[in-house]
Amino acid sequence: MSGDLQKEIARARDLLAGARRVVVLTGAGISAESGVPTFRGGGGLWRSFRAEDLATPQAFARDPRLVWEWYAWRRSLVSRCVPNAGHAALARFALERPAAPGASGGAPSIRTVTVVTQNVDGLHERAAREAAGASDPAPALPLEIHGSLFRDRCSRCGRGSPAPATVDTSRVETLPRCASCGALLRPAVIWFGEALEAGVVARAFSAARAADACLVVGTSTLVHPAASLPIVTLEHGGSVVEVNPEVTPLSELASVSVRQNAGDALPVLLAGEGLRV
Ligand code: BV8
Ligand code: ZN
Repeated sequence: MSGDLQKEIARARDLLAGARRVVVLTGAGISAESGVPTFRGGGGLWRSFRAEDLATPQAFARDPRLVWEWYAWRRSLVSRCVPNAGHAALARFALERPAAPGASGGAPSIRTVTVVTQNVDGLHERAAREAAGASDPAPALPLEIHGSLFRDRCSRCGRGSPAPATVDTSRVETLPRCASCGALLRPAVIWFGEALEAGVVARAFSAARAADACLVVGTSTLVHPAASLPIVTLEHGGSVVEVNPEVTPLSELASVSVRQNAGDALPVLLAGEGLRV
C-alpha cells in the first residue's frame, strides 16, 4: 500500500472516529465486489442499453416488456449476490454504539449513523440484519432513496406488492398486473425524471445538514438529488470522506479521498482492521 494511501486512510479514519453524527451515501460501487454491475463502469451495460435508456417512465410506456426483461435479469442476478466486507463494515458501524469518550473524558457520546443508498439491490439491508442479529428485530435500516428492486408497485394506482420470484416477460400479456385495478405492475424504483419520495429525501437531507462527516462510497456523484448530500454537509461545516478507486466530481471538494475499493477500505476506516500506522 502506498505511503500516500496509508496517510489518507489514517486521516479518514481519525475524522470518522471523531464524528458524532455521520451520514453515509453509497452508490453502485459498494456492490461491485458482490458481483452487481455498476451503471457507468465497464459492466454497466445490458445488451446495448444504458441505464438512462431503460430506467425511465417513457421507456416503460414505450416497451414495458423490454424494461421488465432488464429488471427481471437484474433481480435474478442480485438474488445470487451477497453483501461484501464493505457492506458488513458499514452495517457494524451504523449500529448505535458509544463513540470514543469525549475529549474531556466525559461520558461517551452515542454516535448516530444514517446510511443513505442509491442502490436498489437490498444488500445494505441484508448486511444490517446480519449485523444486528436475531436479537434486534428492527435494526437501523438504510434509506433506499431510489427504491428497491425487490418490491413492485402499480403503474396506475400505485398499490405496492412484494416482487414475485420470477416474471414471465415473453409477451406483454404475461407481464404482472395490479390485483386492484388491472394495470401493469412496475418495479418499485425511482426512474430518471421521477421525483424521489418526499419523506425519504427530507430525512436524508436533514441527516446531511446535521452531520459532522459525510462518508461517500462507490458513487460517480452524477445523479441528483443524491449527489447533493455531501455538498450540504460541507455547506453546514461538516467534512466529506470519499472512498472510490476513481476520481469523481466530488473528489476536489472532499476533505479526504481514499482511492481504494470499498471492500478493502471500509473495514480499515470503520473498524481499524489491519491499519498499519
Ligand atoms: C429527479 C433507480 C425531479 C433505478 C436510479 C440536477 C442536476 C443534474 C441532473 C438532474 C438534477 N436534478 C434532476 C436531474 C435529472 C436526473 C439526473 O441526476 N440525471 C443524471 C444522469 C445527470 N435525476 C433524476 O431524474 C432524479 N429525479 O430529480 O426528479 C422531479 C421533481 C419533481 C417532479 C418530477 C421530477 C431521479 C434519479 C434516480 C434515478 N434512478 N436508480 C434503477 O436502479 O434501475 S439512478 C442510478 O444511478 C442508480 O440508483 C445508481 O446508484 C445511481 C447513481 O449511479 P452510481 O451509483 O454512482 O453508479 P455509477 O456506475 O455511476 O458509479 C459507480 C462508482 O463506483 C464509480 O465512481 C466507480 O469508480 C466506483 N466503484 C467501482 N467499483 C468500486 C467503486 N467504488 C468503491 N469500491 C469499488 N469496488
Ligand atoms: Zn393498480
